[in-house]
Amino acid sequence: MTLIKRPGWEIPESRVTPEAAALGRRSLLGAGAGLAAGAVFASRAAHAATQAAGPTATGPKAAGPKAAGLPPMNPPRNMTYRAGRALTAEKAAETYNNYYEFSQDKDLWRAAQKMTISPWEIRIEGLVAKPRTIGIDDLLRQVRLQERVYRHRCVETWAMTVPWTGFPMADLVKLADPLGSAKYVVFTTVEEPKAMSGLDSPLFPFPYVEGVTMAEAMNDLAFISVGLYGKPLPKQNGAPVRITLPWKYGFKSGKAFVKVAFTETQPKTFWAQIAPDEYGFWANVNPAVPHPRWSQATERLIGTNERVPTQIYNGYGPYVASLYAGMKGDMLFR
Ligand SMILES: Nc1nc2c(c(=O)[nH]1)N[C@H]1C(S)=C(S)[C@@H](COP(=O)(O)O)O[C@H]1N2
Ligand SMILES: [Mo]
Repeated sequence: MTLIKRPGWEIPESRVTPEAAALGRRSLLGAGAGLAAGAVFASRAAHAATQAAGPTATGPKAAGPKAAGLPPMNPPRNMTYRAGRALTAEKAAETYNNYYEFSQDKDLWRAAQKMTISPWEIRIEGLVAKPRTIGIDDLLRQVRLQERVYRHRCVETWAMTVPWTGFPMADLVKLADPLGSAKYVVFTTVEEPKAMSGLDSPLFPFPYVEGVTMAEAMNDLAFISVGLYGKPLPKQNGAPVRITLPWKYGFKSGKAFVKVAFTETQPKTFWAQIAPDEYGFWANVNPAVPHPRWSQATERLIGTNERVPTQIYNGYGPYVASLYAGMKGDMLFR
């Protein structure tokens, strides 16, 4: 894959701001055209719509397919983190996605079904005591799953509130056994050319690479997700395993990762390579720092299209602000 390096302003807006490009389509979705996504979602959507993101919101859930010795995908919900707003309808969260390996359109969920998610191995390398490869099932037997309802905020200004099943990123770090010299954890996501037609685009420096500092990775909010709404992750949402960093813009949360590397230097991340001024390494949600081409002051909730104010750190300041003590304003973002 050749990387064509150009400044962000040279990239046609439609290539990097699907939000802007999708404006017309969104109003259609609001009018109900999104129902074309299929009857398969209807009952699940009705079910999700009756759920709220509070303590009384557990409701009935389906466990994932039974595999020998694997934990169920509907573990108890961790009530430490309150989203403070209603759950997004499941159908909306699973039919309005970003996944550039497949497409720049939001309705890529159908195309994503072509991808292979089993068997799945994760390579652990770099500054670790012992580089190794671990199968996803093996990994899942070594962690304790829990459910967390998190807010999700895309840099394009859409947002959702969904129940993830997974485990703290800190558990993965401990399992990997990094050396004291490790300063960053870098996640590289899968490339499956036969299934992912988006990989052909010369505008994007695939594979999708994202990373965080060790301190961010060890923060309890940083999560590794394997399920959504009490079931295994749908392919379009990052099956079989993805990152979930609710205080950062969504592009930091890489889907379907196959490599975890510990490094001393800050990684060159996917979006920062394309347009560093628009999609920086830190990418902490901040309503006061506009994207160069649009305001970040408010966000649109998918499913209802309600517009609400954006919160600093996406509302998770009490848990993460201390990570950025001494950094100011723009720095939180870039
Ligand atoms: N591999 C990969 N991961 C990715 C992306 C992507 O294009 N490829 N898009 C990111 C962006 S911009 C967002 S907002 C979230 C969207 O997650 P969702 O579709 O599950 O809502 O995934 C992130 N993870
Ligand atoms: Mo995003």
